[in-house]
Amino acid sequence: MSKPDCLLMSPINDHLQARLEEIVTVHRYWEAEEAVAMLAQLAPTARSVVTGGGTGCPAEVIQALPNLEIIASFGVGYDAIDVDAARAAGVRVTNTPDVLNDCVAEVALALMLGLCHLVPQSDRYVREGRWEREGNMPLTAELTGRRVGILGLGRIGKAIATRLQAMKMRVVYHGRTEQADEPYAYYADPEAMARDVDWMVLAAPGTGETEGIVSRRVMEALGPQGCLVNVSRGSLVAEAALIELLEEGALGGAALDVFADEPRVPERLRGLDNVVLMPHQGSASHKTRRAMGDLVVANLQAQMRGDPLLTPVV
Ligand code: NAP
Ligand code: 8YV
Repeated sequence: MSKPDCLLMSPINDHLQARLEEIVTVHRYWEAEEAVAMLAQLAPTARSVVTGGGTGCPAEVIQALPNLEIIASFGVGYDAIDVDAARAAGVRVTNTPDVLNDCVAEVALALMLGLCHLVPQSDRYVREGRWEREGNMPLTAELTGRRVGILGLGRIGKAIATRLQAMKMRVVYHGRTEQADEPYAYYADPEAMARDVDWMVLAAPGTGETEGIVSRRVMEALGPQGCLVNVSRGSLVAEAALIELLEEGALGGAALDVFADEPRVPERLRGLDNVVLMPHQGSASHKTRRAMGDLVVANLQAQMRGDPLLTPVV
């Protein structure tokens, strides 16, 4: 029996590729010579779209596929999917929450330790033979005993908070609502939190509401000794102001896994020494990417069988 057609929006790992091919016929959208023609060809038969968190799915694709039932996204953040268009078309949307919490939290910690202890700079120092020529590196700060504010104390934010407590840091948080059962102090205002902490870690989703939430004022409140860590979305941060403040020393440092216009990272940011940069690797371990792929497939299979979806967004 022929397998149902699935539109794949962007490249995926071998594990997910193999698992998908067991249950659907995969059509690679990014390889289409004529995207419109591929959509027209698949219009009568495509029942699923599989996509990545960065690629998402625009309204044009949803509207071009009248038999579409589900968009299964490989990632927890679904800001790049036109969720309103999906809802209007009666199309379900799923994501991959929870299975990536530990990996993203580890990456947040790696970024913080890297920035604080000058790990990338130290690595370069040794490789360039400067230790032998120039002697020891300058002394560094420590995370121990410092205050950290988490903007977005959700699944990932909580996994980060647990690890930062183990680093003997004092954890506080900002979100839209206070979480009475959490042991951390709550700030209703991100700027007030920034004023009171040494580190600010972003773990909230990219939405209209969070766009630019880390404004120039918030970063100025964080101050010359303060450090910003972003493992959520580049859209949360006023990136031009971030670069200016880092250049002027009005913000102490930044450790960033995500950027406003990925994979493009501003030259001026790349030239700074008080930053640690990663290419959106938060969930990029073998174990986590495999678990994310399995959850994508489990959601597709549930939809195909008429079972309840495992992790629905819409
Ligand atoms: P989650 O469980 O939904 O947590 C999000 C948190 O953000 C919630 O605590 C929420 O609290 C807060 N929040 C939402 N809107 C807010 C607003 N307007 N202002 C302030 N706080 C707000 O999500 P998650 O699973 O932890 O994932 C968080 C995000 O991490 C994802 O959406 C994705 O963008 C990003 N991510 C990045 C990577 C990476 O590779 N770097 C990997 C995975 C995920 P309230 O509802 O109380 O406001
Ligand atoms: C992925 C992410 O790198 O889950 C998310 O929201 O940003 C990351 O896990 C991305 O979705 C890859 O498709």
